[in-house]
Amino acid sequence: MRTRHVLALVAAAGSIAALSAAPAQAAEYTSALKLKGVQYDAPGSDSNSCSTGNTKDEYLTIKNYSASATVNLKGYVVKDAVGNSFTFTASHSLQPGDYVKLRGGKGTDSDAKNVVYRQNCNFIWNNDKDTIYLYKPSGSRADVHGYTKSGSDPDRNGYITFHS
Ligand SMILES: [Ca+2]
Ligand SMILES: [Ca+2]
Repeated sequence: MRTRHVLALVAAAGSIAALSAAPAQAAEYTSALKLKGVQYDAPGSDSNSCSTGNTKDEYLTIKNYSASATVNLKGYVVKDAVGNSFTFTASHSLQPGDYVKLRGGKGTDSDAKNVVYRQNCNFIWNNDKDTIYLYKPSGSRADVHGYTKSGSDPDRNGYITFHS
């Protein structure tokens, strides 16, 4: 009996830990647009030079998971853990299943090429850990995912998938 009680307590503690970790790690919202994944650590040595750096290789992929609704990115906002933010200011339609890569650096946005540039050569997603927030134009949260390089990226290639 004593052994069974101990096991029950361990199981309960595990459940509490899982519940308390859930909001930061994998909160799910009824949003068409979600964070598909992030290349938070751009390949190579980080350099924020606009001409020769690799900020363009750091990107966040946002995908429309709705089966029927087309969503305009205009007014959507992404933020990191300390409040750095980017607002999609131009119309960019995402059809069901469509996606966009929000890249660092400066470049020409293209709906056909599924890319929007932050027009900023500084990196935004920390290489060790960060939290990525996606907000709807209304200000309500569409999605959020925290990550750590040690805990969220087993193959250490700098890319993490949040939603398949
Ligand atoms: Ca980074
Ligand atoms: Ca990975």
